[in-house]
Amino acid sequence: MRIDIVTIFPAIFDALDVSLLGKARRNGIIDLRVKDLRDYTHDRHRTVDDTPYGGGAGMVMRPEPWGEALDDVLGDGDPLVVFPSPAGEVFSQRMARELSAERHIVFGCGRYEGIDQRVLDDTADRARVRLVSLGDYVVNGGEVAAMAMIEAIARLVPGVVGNPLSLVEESHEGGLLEYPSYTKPPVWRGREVPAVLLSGNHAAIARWRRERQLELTRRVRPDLLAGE
Ligand code: JQB
Repeated sequence: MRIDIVTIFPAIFDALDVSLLGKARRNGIIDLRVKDLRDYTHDRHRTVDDTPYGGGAGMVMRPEPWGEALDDVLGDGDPLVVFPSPAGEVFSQRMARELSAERHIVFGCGRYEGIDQRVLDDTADRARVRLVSLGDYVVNGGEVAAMAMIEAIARLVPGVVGNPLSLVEESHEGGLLEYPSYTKPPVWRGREVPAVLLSGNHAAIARWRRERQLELTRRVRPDLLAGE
């Protein structure tokens, strides 16, 4: 999978060099390229923003550098362009699954009060465009949202996570929260590991874990049980 990111803060994405995703990049499974939007400006101050037409607080990202950056990264292979936005459809495990089947995703990370609307309209004339929100709260730009989405998507690409079974067992894929996990020692600060996990009775362990999942989900996230 190829992933391009357009941003005025490329250093934020240095964190994607580490861990499983870093390994997947070195192995060539994920081809991730970070582009500095300011490299597509032509003035001495590398300006990317300006005051909003119609007035109001804050600044808006000018369309010209965005046009040139997207011209550079879109290519001719039917990419999906994702603009992280508080006004987008809410990201989910289902969407991560869907996007993990894409060949090429471009993330356009806005800042300030957002990007001139004509950039989104122009891009939609040339590519598939989705506005996606990380959740119902406000952050200062698209970068942190793109990072979370990239990690959720890339780990579902075959070969990125070593043991594919660990993807099946975890939260949200099964529609339930995860059961609690324990490791050695068997007693720590007077707290014992539940005896059933040391019993060797695999049917009883599976039953106990399923009960913990259901009980936890009913208590913390009853909306997940209401059925999607
Ligand atoms: C600028 C962003 C998010 C991208 C996601 C999420 O645009 C704005 N509007 C109101 C307040 C603040 C901003 C700042 N901003 C580009 C941009 C915010 C994404 C964003 C997001 N995805 N919250 N905020 N879940």
